[in-house]
Amino acid sequence: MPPRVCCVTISEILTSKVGLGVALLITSLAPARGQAVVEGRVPLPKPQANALPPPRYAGQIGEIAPPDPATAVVYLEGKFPASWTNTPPATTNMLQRGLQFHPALLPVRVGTAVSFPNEDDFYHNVFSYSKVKRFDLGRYRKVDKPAVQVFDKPGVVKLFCEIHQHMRGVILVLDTPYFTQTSTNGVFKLENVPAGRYHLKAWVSESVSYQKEIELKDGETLQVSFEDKENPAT
Ligand SMILES: [Cu+2]
Repeated sequence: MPPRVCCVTISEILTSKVGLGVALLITSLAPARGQAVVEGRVPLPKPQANALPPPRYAGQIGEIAPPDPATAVVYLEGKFPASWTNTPPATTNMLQRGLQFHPALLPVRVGTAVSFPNEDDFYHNVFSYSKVKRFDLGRYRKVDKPAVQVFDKPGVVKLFCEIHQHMRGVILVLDTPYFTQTSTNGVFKLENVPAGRYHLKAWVSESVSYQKEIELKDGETLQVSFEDKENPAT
């Protein structure tokens, strides 16, 4: 007598009617959302020689790192289903490292708490006079607990250091859960977006930004390219 079979193989399940039912059930339980993708490229400014900081601090207080290369923030504006917008914003960091802000451009969602650790062996004094957020963090060291600010209004927050005048940083506070940052060659991919009509925006700097109206369908991957405003195609 053959041994009793206590289990069936997966192929048996998949070929049986019961298995088919199970498979269909799993499919229907999967969230019917988050299917669309937007991807493309944003023209970025070419790196400039004068982007390097002055050598004024060389040999005095440490190596000056080159500033982060330019990137853009790409985001969607529009009406999102409520269930998509409830995820609480995460806490994130804006470092002072090598006499630079790192990252140089930080996108966050409204309500995000940003910590400002000082990773250098000397003082920084980060401040901003921006309309959406004014603050002065004062001086503290690597070993000190970093200051934290909550960014509760959308807009551009320009960061400076009172001690090192070449230091520049931006926190872009966004009122949308759908945003991403390009690579340094401008490529972006925004995934898990619900179908709908949106304004697709790309923020490069206070003087350069792009916008396109898009419509996303479930399952679609939409390719979007922005024409370079600085060097328009001839
Ligand atoms: Cu500084």
